[in-house]
Amino acid sequence: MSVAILNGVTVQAFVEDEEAFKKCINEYFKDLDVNGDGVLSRSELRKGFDSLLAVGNDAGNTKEEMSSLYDIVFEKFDSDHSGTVDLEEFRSEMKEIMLAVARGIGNSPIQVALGNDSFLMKAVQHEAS
Ligand SMILES: [Ca+2]
Ligand SMILES: [Ca+2]
Repeated sequence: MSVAILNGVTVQAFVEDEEAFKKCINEYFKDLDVNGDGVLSRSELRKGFDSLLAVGNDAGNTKEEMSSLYDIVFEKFDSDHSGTVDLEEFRSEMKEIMLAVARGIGNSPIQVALGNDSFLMKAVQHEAS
């Protein structure tokens, strides 16, 4: 974990840099697709999700709560309801999520602890490069 300072513009600029964003998404997708079949199953998405958004599991949520949360997340990603998430679905949903995060952060810089591979950390590195 590293502490970084970012604001909504940092995140938004990263998402809107099509090439950088695409590259990053492709890498994540490959990491998450453990069996390499080119799509994400429910459990693959779930396994990757904590590290992806650097969401800790220490908020006191029960297993059941987390489970239904992941179901909701999966349904949201799987926009054609095929039961798997392909790269295109993954990318467009991640874009939505990151833009929502950017709006949530707004223009005031916040200090956050980020996993070194987390998506927001990529945004910070993107801004610094
Ligand atoms: Ca897979
Ligand atoms: Ca699908």
